[in-house]
Amino acid sequence: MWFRCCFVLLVFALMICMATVPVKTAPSTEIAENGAHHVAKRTGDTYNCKIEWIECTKIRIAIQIIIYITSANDEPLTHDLVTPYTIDDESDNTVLWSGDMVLPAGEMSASTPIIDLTSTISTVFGLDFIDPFLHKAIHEILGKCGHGTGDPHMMTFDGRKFTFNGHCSYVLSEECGNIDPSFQVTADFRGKNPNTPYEPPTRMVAFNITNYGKQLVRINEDNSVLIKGKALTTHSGRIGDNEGFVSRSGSNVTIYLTQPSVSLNWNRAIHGITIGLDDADLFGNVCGLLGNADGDPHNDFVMPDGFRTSDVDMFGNSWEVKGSCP
Ligand SMILES: [Ca+2]
Repeated sequence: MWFRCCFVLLVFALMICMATVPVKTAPSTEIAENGAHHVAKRTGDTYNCKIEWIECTKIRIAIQIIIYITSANDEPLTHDLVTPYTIDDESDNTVLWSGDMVLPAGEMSASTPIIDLTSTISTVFGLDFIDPFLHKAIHEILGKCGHGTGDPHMMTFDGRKFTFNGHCSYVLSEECGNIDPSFQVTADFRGKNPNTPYEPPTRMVAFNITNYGKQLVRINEDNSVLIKGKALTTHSGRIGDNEGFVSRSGSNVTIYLTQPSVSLNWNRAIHGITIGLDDADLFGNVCGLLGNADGDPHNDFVMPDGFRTSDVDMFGNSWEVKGSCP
């Protein structure tokens, strides 16, 4: 009798204990699965999410998250696709921003509003979201970004600022140490005064994006875009099967390369370009006017021969594309 009482009490205690243990819920997953329920059954659909660096300084970033569908049959979605996301500070796990990415029915791509965040020098931005097709939680470290605007004021990936008034074509960034690098972005610099295109002050006007020596995308001076030599006639287009994506909106051209993961945002209105390295393998392994992305701004002026200089013009001219000067 005594044993039976103890057993009943033990079971009762266990029931109370289980009832008070907080149940872990995953609301974000449920939202994503609900939103993706129908389209997830289509075959051949994949989903991509990219980060566009609008502005990047040591204490402030403005980014936009772009989502787009790469499906085998090019059919748009039949209903809205919603997936939640958060941006956090990896250094102390605080949530800095959260929202829903919405891809409307009938569209193949969409973007969030521009997200403007402040930070400290130690902040490490991270992005979490649910892949609505595979229902997998995805975590990305937001990469490093470098940019150039105006005539041209440059900032390397590590935050070093300088002004360089070249009038030829120059390597902004490329994978180091490879004759045919996995990616290379070059910019044509021309004079602000069209009558004197080779005199300062100059600014960037056109770009070539290549991988392994082959041209993927060309942005011309009139903002027309060529993808592998063919004119882009719509607001967006894919590069190859899965080599990247180009979208245009007003004076902006945005390009994403998948391998390696590099993003580029060109705003012709301000002659500003921002390049994002979204692949951590590139950190410390890139060269060009935007530096080496190893976290140290002091060692960014490395020339193609591996020597460092403190002379801005010597550094800039060393990255001239051979044969591009008049
Ligand atoms: Ca550096």
